[in-house]
Amino acid sequence: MKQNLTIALSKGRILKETLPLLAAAGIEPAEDIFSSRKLIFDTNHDNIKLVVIRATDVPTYVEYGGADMGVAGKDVLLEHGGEGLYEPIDLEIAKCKLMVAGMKDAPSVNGRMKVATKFVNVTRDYFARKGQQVDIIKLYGAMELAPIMGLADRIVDIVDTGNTLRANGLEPMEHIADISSRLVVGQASLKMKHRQIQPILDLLDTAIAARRAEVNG
Ligand code: PRT
Ligand code: MG
Repeated sequence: MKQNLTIALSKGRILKETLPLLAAAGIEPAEDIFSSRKLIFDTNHDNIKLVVIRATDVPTYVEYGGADMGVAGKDVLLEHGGEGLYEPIDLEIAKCKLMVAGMKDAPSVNGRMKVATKFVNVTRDYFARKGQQVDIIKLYGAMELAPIMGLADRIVDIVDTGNTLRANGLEPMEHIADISSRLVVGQASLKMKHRQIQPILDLLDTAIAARRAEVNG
């Protein structure tokens, strides 16, 4: 018997790169996700549904079994902590870096440094491991503004080309982690629905290996 399977996808920039990989694994939404306001989508499989949600909510849904598996950035997974999740596949999409940044040529800070970020847990862990005391200021967006306005000495944010930092007079200073999107599976779901999930993981592995071979010529 086929059990129902729900896959949680991050809306936003990851989604466009996720759909071709899902298609390669034989899973396609029954309608165009981008032109719909729905949150739940049927697929070409009777038993498989997609939910499209905020990136930061994906690990939460999968952890608590609201979805069986999902796709999320490693940044989001690091911040979440990964409880209850397996992370079997690096999808090698939406690559970027988590970095410490500050105003260009900013002097080093004496005493407690103020760091603005939406990645509060990652930031706390990173500076704790370096033995550096910092005050963390939680923001929900436009981190680059914080040093300009004197709110913080540094930010911790995602950097891809570095254009956003440069355009605001900032520069990358320390590398925290390389980021890409990962497939996550709920630990309970993997146990209960292993026969359903394993073939999807195998097809995704194959698709990613094929794409890598293509890129490397
Ligand atoms: O928008 P929302 O608040 O709902 O969530 P979100 O901003 O986290 O979602 P989204 O769709 O913007 O990003 C989802 C995921 O994409 C992130 O969790 C990362 O794993 C991945 N990703 C890859 C990126 C980038 N590249 C990226 N460049 N996420 C964000 N950016 C932003 C970054 O925050 C900064 O503002 O782009 C800017 C930096 O880019 P450069 O090229 O100027 O350096
Ligand atoms: Mg965004």
